[in-house]
Parts: sequence; structure tokens; C-alpha cells
Amino acid sequence: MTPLPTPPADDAALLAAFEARIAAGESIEPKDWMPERYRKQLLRMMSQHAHSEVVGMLPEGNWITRAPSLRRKLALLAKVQDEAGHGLYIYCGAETLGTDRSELVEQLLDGRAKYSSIFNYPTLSWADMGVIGWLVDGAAIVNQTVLAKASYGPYARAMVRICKEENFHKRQGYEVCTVLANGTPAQREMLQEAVNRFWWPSLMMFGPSDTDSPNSGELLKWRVKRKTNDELRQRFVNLTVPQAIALGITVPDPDLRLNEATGDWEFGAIDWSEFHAVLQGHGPCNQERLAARRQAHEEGAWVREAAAAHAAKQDARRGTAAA
Ligand code: BYC
Repeated sequence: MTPLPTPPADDAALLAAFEARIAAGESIEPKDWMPERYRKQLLRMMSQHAHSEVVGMLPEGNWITRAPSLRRKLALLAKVQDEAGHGLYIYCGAETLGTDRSELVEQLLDGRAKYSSIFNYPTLSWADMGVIGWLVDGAAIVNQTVLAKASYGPYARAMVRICKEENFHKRQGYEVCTVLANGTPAQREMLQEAVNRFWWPSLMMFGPSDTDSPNSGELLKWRVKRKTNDELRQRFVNLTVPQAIALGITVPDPDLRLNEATGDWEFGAIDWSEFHAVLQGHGPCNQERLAARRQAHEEGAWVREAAAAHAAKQDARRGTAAA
């Protein structure tokens, strides 16, 4: 973790009062004074989170027309629609920090903002829909349950609702996995193959290891994060390995073993070169994902224009009525 920047001297008293509030477990609200670094860090994290929800619709959207039954199609449609809603709640939360959503979206489309690495992997089989729900939403719940206690009120409150919906997503995903695990040999094989592809990228969702996480110091100090990347990753592995055992499938890690003394499932080394390559735009689907978002943005221009024209008309009417 890198050393924290020193605040300007004239902010020292405000900073001390701010940090005392955080230490007392108080929630910071949009109109409260906050250090510029706190605002910047939250805006970075919340906008990346919102972008992840929106880009995260693409891998699953790929299977809506090919879901194997009407029931599965309805559940998948509802899940993808939920992700759009999550993006909107978090963009609204991010806007309370003073940056307009259109600017945040620009940052995504021109490549300045990141989104979760996991969504740069392709969805090659129906089993991927089960495995994404189980592993990807499962990882998101571990991360977001803690964020529901973040010091910034609008973010924490958005997380409470999102976590409830993510629980449904995880359950539907695990149920798809259970059916495949108890199906034909070809279905079990399809499930195992999907787990083999998604296991390590799911562990990477928690971010770099603590020794290599430049933002953790500030975020932990100001209680935006309440646990480190490695702590949450370990919690996810401890929760998930017994679920894999219950499904009768293997986790693709020859070094995985239960440490009886700590109760932790210890896992092998993560290939951080793959993680960094994906972050630098060289994952299997980075270009495809951004191209899809840019196209959707261009095709939605008329909706934004119509909404803006309607709002302007309403404002003008209100102005006339008030005059
Ligand atoms: N992917 O200092 P660090 C979902 C970046 S969507 C890409 O540890 P921090 C779902 C990091 O941004 C769930 N980039 O960062 C949706 C930083 O770069 P910058 C998405 C990553 O912020 C649809 C650099 O690496 N969840 O559930 O302390 C369908 C150094 O990292 C990643 C969230 O966004 C990554 N995996 O910790 C299904 C949760 N990891 O910005 C499911 C909110 C790290 O300095 N975010 N980076 O250039 C967080 O909890 C934290 O931001 C992270 C990273 C744990 C992700």
C-alpha cells in the first residue's frame, strides 16, 4: 500500500472532525464536508462499480435468446434487467459526489474508466449462466455485503438493496449448476468446463493482493472498504469450495487444501499477469464489450435528446406558471 498524501494545513481541523465522525461510525452524506481525496476515491470506485453492472449485462445477455426453457429465459431476463437497475442506483449515488452521469459514461466509453475484469471473458456455454450466478454474483455478494456498511451513505444504502437482488441471482445460478451436476455426463462435463474457465477470473474480481493494492490504504482508513481484497477473497473461497464439493465438481487448483488449524481453504498462486493484461485491455472480450457499449450509447442518443427536450419543456412551463 502506498503512503497517504498529506492534506493542506487549512483543512486539518475539518479533516480531524471528518475522521472523528467516521471513527464514531457515522454516515457521511452528500452535503457534508469531505476531503477531496475521499470524494475522488468514492467517485472512482462507485463509477467503476456502476460501469461493471452495465457491462456485466452483456455476457449474460448473450444467452437470453438461447435459454433452454421459458422458466430459464424469464429468470435470465429478470437478472439482466436487475443489473441495469443496479447500474442506475450506483450512478445516482455517484452523482451525489458532484459529477454528472453523462461525464462518467464518457469516461467508460473513451477508456479512461475501468469496469470489473470478469466481464472481459466470453460466455461459451449454457453452463456459464449457472456459473456466473454462482461464482460471479457469489463473489459480488461477499464484496458488497461489506460495502453495505461503507461510510458514504448513498453507496451503503444502494448496496443494501443490490445485495438482496444479488442473493436471488446467486441462488438461480447455483440452481442451474445443481441441475447440470445431476444431469447427463455431457451436462456435468459442460458445468466442469465452465467452472474451470471462471474460477480464477472470479478470484481476480477482488482486486490485486493487499501488498499490491494502492487504493486500499485510504479506503480502509475512511471505512469505505471494511475488509481488504485478500480477506474478502479468502472468505469467498471458504464459502464456495464446500458448494463445489456439494455439486460433485472440482475446483481447478491442484494446491487447494483445507488448513484444519485456521479453517481456511488455502489456494494456489493467482496469475496476476493475466489480471493486469485484462485491465490493460487485452482480455478476450475487452474490445467487444466496449464496442457494444459505444453502439448502445449511439443508438440511445435520440432517447437522451427526447428526455432532455421534455425536461426543458417542463422547466419552461413551470417558469411561465411561476411568472
Ligand atoms: N477489475 O487498489 P486496488 C457484479 C483496479 S459487478 C478491474 O485494490 P480498490 C455483477 C482498481 O480499480 C461487481 N479493475 O483498488 C454485474 C485500481 O485501478 P485504478 C463489481 C480492478 O478500488 C453483472 C487498481 O486495479 N463490483 O457484481 O481499492 C452480472 C488497483 O486495485 C479490479 C465492484 O465494482 C477488477 N477486478 O479495490 C453479475 C465492487 N480490481 O482505479 C455480477 C466495488 C482492482 O486505481 N469495488 N482493479 O486505476 C471494489 O470493491 C473495489 O474497487 C475493488 C478494487 C475491490 C474492485
